Amino acid sequence: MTTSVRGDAVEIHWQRLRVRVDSALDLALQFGEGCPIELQEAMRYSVLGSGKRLRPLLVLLAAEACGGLVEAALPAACAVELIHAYSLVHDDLPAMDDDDLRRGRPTCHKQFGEATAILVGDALQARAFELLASGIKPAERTVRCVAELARAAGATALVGGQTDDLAGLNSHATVERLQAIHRRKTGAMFVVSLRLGAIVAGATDDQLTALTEYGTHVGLAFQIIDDLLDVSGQQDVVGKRLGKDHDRRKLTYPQLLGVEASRHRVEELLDSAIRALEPIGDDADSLRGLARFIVQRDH
Ligand code: GRG
Repeated sequence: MTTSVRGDAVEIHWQRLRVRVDSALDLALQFGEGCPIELQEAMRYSVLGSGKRLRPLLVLLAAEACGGLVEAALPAACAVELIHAYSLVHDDLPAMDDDDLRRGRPTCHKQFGEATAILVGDALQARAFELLASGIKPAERTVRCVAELARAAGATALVGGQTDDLAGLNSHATVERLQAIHRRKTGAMFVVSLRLGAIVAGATDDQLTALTEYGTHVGLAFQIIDDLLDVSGQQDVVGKRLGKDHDRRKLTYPQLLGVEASRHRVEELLDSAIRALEPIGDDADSLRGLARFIVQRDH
């Protein structure tokens, strides 16, 4: 009983945070003169509406865990979601993963055309950094946030991981190589979300280290679940085409380890993630709950 009341309270808290993120994103995507109507519409289409908002939640919960205010961390929460949304729009393009369904509706390029989808990604990325530059205070924290997000979104992390993923692993596949891709392609955005929340809140080095470790484990667990959902999820619930990894002969955890061993690995990563939060104590309870939610998700 106590657990479920507490669980409900946590869910209500997340729900409220999501509402705040959504209205901040809505505001951030209203451009004045100079922005062509179709570009604005396509940017809003790609960001607003559904989407679990996991990365913004990580920002806000990390800020709270380190004693910071949600209001101060909102620009960072929006910035990470804009980078994430851009990466999805570009990943769906014919030159990349070539998908026609995302978040339960046609992908950006199917709806607005390829050229617009490329420009949507470009403009979302620029807007993300604009939000950090104008919304994070004081200046010393602004600079750290901009530098950390640029690195996580750049050639050695998100883009580098995507590049290696597109190149494929083929015969040289090992779990270590697969993990090295996912640490950059998926994990870096999880880790930077937590770090931005912590930086905005003025976290100590110990708190930053704990959150970084937690994010590394949760990011990998999230990716394994993503691979498992591609094998056994329900398309109408997941909101994107499933079975594509298999069709494209993409290397995945279930393929390398098998389904059971992959699930076991997720449980190990969850334990490690929760243990990593020990230095933060009870203030990190929401993050513990979020890690459990991430590994139990069905979409
Ligand atoms: C184009 C530079 C560039 C990178 C693309 C996002 C990405 C990298 C690839 C998407 C392919 C994929 C399935 C990656 C697995 C992890 C992932 C990012 C899943 C989608 O994230 P969710 O589940 O999505 O948080 P929502 O829609 O809820 O925001």
